[in-house]
Amino acid sequence: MNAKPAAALEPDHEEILEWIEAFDEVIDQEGPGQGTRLLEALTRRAQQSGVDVPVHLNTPYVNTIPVSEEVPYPGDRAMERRIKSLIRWNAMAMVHRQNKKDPGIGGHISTYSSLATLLEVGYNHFFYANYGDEPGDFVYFQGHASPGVYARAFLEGRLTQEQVENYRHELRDTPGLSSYPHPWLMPNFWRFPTVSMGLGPLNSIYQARFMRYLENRGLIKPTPRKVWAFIGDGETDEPEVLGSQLTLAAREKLDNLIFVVNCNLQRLDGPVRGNGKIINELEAAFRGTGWNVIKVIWGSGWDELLARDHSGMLLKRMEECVDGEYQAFKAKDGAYVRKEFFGKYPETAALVADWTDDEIFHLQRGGLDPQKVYNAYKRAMDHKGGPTVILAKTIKGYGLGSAQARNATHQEKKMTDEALTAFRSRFEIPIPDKAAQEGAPYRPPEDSPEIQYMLERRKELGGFMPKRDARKGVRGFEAPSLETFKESLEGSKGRAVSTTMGFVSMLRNLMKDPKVGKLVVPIIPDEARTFGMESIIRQVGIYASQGQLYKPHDVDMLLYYREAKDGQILEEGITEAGSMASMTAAGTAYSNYRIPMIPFFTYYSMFGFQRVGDLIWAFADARGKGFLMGGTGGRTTLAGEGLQHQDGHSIVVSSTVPTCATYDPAYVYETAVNIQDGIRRMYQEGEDRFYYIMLYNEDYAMPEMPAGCEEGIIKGIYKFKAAEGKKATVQLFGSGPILNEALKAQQILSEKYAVQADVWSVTSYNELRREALACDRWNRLHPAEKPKQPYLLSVLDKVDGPIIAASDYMKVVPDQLAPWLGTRLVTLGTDGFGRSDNREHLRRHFEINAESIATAALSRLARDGKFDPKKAQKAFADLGVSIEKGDPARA
Ligand SMILES: Cc1ncc(C[n+]2csc(CCOP(=O)(O)OP(=O)(O)O)c2C)c(N)n1
Ligand SMILES: [Mg+2]
Repeated sequence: MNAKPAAALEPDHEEILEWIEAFDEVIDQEGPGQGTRLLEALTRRAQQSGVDVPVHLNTPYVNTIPVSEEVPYPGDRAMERRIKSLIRWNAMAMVHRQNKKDPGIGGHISTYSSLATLLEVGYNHFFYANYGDEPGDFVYFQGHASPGVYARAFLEGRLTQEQVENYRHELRDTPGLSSYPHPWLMPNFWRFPTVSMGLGPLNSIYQARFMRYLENRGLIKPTPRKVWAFIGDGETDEPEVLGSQLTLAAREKLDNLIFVVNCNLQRLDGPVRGNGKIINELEAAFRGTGWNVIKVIWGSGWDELLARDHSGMLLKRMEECVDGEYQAFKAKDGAYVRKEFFGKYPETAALVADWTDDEIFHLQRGGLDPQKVYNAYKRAMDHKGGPTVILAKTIKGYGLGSAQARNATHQEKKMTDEALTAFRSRFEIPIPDKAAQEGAPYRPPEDSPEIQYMLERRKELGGFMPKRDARKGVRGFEAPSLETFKESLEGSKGRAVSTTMGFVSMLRNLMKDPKVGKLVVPIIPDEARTFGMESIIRQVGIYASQGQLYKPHDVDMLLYYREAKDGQILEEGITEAGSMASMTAAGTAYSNYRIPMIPFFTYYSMFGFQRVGDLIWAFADARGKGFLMGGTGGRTTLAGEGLQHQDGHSIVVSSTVPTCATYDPAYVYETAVNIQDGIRRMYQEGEDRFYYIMLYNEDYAMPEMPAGCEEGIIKGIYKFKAAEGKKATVQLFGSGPILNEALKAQQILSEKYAVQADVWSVTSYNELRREALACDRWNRLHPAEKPKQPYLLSVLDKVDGPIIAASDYMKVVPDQLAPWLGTRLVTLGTDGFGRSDNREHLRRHFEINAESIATAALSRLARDGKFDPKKAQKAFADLGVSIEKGDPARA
């Protein structure tokens, strides 16, 4: 017990003293359990009597695990220390050497130096690479610590010296190591991209939850697998870390989740909480949300001091110091610590009176003491019923001589010759001065005890880590045929429906498919009703790990709110970020669990790419697969909701993600073709891509799929309705519901102005542009060969006249084709802020209604000398297209 004599704590209050002594007696005689019961009873009593009971979320600023409860370290401490030194050297040297050779190439040495013990204890004793046939533990590494992860893999013989020497030189003959954890760049190595701070912790929580989902649905065997997330203390400032998902982890009782916060007290610029204590702040936040919190603050050297702290003044001093002071204690020296820390009170000064300054300075922090770290991990492993966070106090830049714990240490990339040789000597790396000064990599011989110990430990734990399964496609996976979506291809037989409704029935059918049905993961952030998905809730149920504990009030209705332990839907509540994290867990399950889960994350398109764009970027890096379904799409199709809801730009942003295929279908059969082809390409062929497909809520009759348009739908364009009779002199491009406006414009032009137009459905400007760019590149690189023709131009071969392209998105979307269509292209779109009004008014305002399309065509024909300019001008008045109103782009 760390408790101090009561007299030290409450010297002036006799009554309180008596109570404390009585309490101490209870604990002595009946144990801590009885202490808890007593306190609980007293608290209840106090509350019933109207006494204000203070809430204390902090425990004393000492280790959570008392020395008396520690178990001995199971490994060879000396050997592990030696290995850790080798890794420290190689990690530091990797960054130093590269920056000497290539100034400005970057990298970090101070993050890993603080994290080494926390990772090494895991590597040697906890991180399992597999559980039989099942994959092992998942580790989310602090991105800036990757040199340490590489250094270990180098010592293990998994990375060659050449690879290490090409750290951050990825474009060399022997590709080197990527800066940070990027599965896109090192697909056999990294699983989880973490370096955009905050995303790793968020994704790890939903990973742990998704693991339970797979278990509860019987898709994977339950294992003791853990998700470990290593997090910077500065990183916890990101809202993704301490946001609502902390409560989710506790609510879902995720005892397969362990957070390790590397509390080195510093971030990039300086202290994380110089004037406070980050560990206390995090302890309160995590305890408040129901996590099991384990503080690892002090190394073993302090145990004896605390035991001798009969006055309680050492604990008092520990509690009153702020992090800025703790940082200084490690940036300075033992004499400073003696004076400023111990010297404050005679009682504390006396504790170390016969110690040397060196001994004082070497009092270690808990997160750097394997004994303390091991015990914390073990307790986290044994904890049942909820997630654990380990708050480990460490030292940023540990061992980097004069850079240790300095404010500037994060940016330290190079070391002086003296610092290098000193580091070499301190960590006993057997290389001469010159090699040390060059930052030479050092690996002891294969048969050395160090390498053998490392290999033996990893063998014991099932193999190396990190490791990612990069096999393409999933063996035996067969995509459902287009037949599966027959209903969607046949049209709505005159009934007015929306593409959203069409998609929902497609999803319903897909989930009934005997082969892939169970793999579908519908993900919804509290919008199921918006999208008419009630029938799906009834059909497959909402995932609820504890089952449905209440009788829903609507149980008598056909489409009641059904929750079930094996429910298939992930109804995330109002969190697009959390939903995207679920999407990430599901969309990478094909590799992480070798189960080709097919997520459909359906959401308000306005709150997607612009809100959680960074998560989507990381999803792409992780080679995520699946479907983002952009519901309530279109700045004029989502009526009434106004400026913050009406999306006219998400497909501009989606075009920036290299593996994202964006589609803007007008009709349900187009959506069906995209989904079928997408499942085939992603899961059967193993292509690294995912889909963003717009969904709209406007009801209209869905035509039957015209014969032979599949290729065009997939590539991005096909002729939907040719001009009747004469050859067209103008081409109208439409996408989404605006295709209907183009069709109306075709009619207006023909009937009122005798101008014939062809109408094209453009399902993807993005895909057309990408294909055309690839052709251009090939042509540029092969000037002596017959040029290739972009698909776009091949379909437009032999069609005449200007092209009026209109969509419910910004003009820049069709403008993507300008390099190939040149001045033929006239774009109409929804640049500007939305408004609350109905579709008719919105489309008139943004100048994308049928009349605006028709007048744009006439205007352009007039400029080309193909139509009487006066008649074209008059058409604006005749068709009610204002030429006086302001530009919607600036309105
Ligand atoms: C979203 C995001 N913002 C900013 C950065 C830049 N950045 C890289 S490391 C760092 C400081 C990290 O501090 P901390 O989380 O405490 O980790 P430590 O290196 O101290 O272990 C910052 C701001 C980033 N990587 N991601
Ligand atoms: Mg930090």
